[in-house]
Amino acid sequence: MNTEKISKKIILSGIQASGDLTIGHYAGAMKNWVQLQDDYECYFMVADMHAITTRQVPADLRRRSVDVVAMYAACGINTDQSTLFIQSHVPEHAQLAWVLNCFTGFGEAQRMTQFKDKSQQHSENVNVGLFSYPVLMAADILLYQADLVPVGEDQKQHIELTRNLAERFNHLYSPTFAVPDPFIPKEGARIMSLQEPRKKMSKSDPNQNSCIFLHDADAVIKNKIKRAVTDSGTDIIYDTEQRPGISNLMSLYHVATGKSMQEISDEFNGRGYAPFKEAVAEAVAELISPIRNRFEEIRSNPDELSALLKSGADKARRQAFKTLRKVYKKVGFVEPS
Ligand code: ATP
Ligand code: LTN
Repeated sequence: MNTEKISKKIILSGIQASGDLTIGHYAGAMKNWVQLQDDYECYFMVADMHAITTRQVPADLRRRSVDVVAMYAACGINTDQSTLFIQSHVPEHAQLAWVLNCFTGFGEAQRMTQFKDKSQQHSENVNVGLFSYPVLMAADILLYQADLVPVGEDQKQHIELTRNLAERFNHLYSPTFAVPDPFIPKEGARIMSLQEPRKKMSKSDPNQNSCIFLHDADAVIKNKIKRAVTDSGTDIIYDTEQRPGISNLMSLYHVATGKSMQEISDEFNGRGYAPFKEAVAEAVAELISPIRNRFEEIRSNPDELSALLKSGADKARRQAFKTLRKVYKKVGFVEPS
């Protein structure tokens, strides 16, 4: 009998603790994590170090970092199986990021569209951390030798940079890092603002009606969906160019029910917007209600959460240290005696 343990491929992903989580995060990230978690060895982190690239209120960041972990569990991440941790608990992230900074071209970092967008949004605080944000993200991924990184579509360019850095380092020295693939769902990868459907639904949007939060009460969810901006006409056909508003509602319905765009169109086209909005509101509330309840339950048990975070950080550090040690050796750092 072959008793050799077949090791699973590795996943790493994370979300910034810069605001409360929305259904966009669920669609672009957590939903897929839950689907993949049994087939991979998974590391899910809270990117608190990334969060301070924009100004944070310290008490809010502290609370939210734990909220995000509780939300991972509430969305169905199996905490006995996957490793959940907070990025700043594992100092190797900052250490590897420094080394990778020295292998990243200035022009390469300057081309990142998220950097361009965020430096416009936060023109009063365009800091060097924001510039090297994707390099820290590459460190997050490469430390764990991740094979797959499930993220929303907006992160594709960062994964591409991560792949380039891994290949560059492997080529300059010797194979050190796994070269990761992105995992981006085809439908629902980009949930748009309910008020401006050509813009991504973003937790930092000052208009609260544009976002459905994973802690929103049923009545709030239904109200926000009823008030969502739709397009002129009455067709319920998926077309993000011509009908961004209705296409976004179709994406939400897809996320909540699993139905394809074609099935949704067959079911609702020709019946007008009102019954469709009603159905979307019901389905989304039905999706979020159990998540919200589990979140409250998990959050009310702080001792269990901190034990989970401690064991998560311990496990993550063991893996991260192995990779960092190799990197330090290869670049020529003297091993401490
Ligand atoms: P911000 O909204 O504050 O600019 P963000 O929410 O986009 O930031 P993160 O919190 O780091 O940034 O996002 C975490 C993950 O959730 C990423 O994989 C991202 O692609 C995904 N995500 C976030 N918002 C959406 C959305 N509206 N649609 C699909 N995926 C999303
Ligand atoms: N930048 C990411 C969040 C993030 C991340 C990661 C995602 C930080 N580190 C590592 C995947 C893997 C974002 O989604 N905005």
